[in-house]
Amino acid sequence: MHIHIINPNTTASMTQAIHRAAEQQAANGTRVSASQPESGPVSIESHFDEVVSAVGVAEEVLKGEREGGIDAYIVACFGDPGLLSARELTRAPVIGIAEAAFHLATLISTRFSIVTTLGRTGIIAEHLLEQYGFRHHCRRIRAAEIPVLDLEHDPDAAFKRIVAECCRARDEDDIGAIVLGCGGMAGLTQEISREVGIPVVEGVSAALKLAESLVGLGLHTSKHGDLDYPRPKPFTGKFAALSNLQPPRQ
Ligand code: 5HY
Repeated sequence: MHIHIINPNTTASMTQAIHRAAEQQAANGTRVSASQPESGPVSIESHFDEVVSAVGVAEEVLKGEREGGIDAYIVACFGDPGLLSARELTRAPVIGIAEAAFHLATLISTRFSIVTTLGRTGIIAEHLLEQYGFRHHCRRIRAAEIPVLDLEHDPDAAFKRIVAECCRARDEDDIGAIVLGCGGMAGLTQEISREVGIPVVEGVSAALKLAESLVGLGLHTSKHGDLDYPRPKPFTGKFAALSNLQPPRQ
């Protein structure tokens, strides 16, 4: 099977790190590819960044549909930007890393805390917990207070801050597991889990395994109801290329 990962921010080096982490977890027979939008924010740390990046996610899915052969997509940003609109554009499963991590964390613990990058994005995770029905499973949303790109620019300091916040969560929050709240943390899971001593769930690997399961079960995004293809219509200005989208011929 072929799973395509979309990093919604436009930092190619982070896409490569996410791609490497996913390939380490992929089952035999799973091909993993990855891309990021040409246009959009270099990192996603606000509502504004999220909404702009959602268009890029949709355009990457449309590219994948034109090229064909993709069995599932992963949206590799913890805000799951553009997840539902991406699902409208394909029959393939589209998995958001936050939703995937929440699901897996509830299978191994009754309560978890989230450790994300900047505190100001905590509300985005809170909205997702509510939307996905996991609000009562999450004890606290914490932040290491690091800009997303510091995961690349200053990895040692970022790692230390993430581990310190995870340890505080372990000791103070009465939880059984931690959810890492950033796609850029994908390669750190094992090290963090060793340092913290409790299960750490990271969204890229969670989404990859859920995608493999859905494809293996032959489950597709439903086209009955609200996730059906968008009604073709003209788009104006810079979005004119999105006019009159036609669903792929089955
Ligand atoms: C992410 N931002 O996973 C989010 C992290 C966050 O550029 N990739 C980003 O704080 O929401």
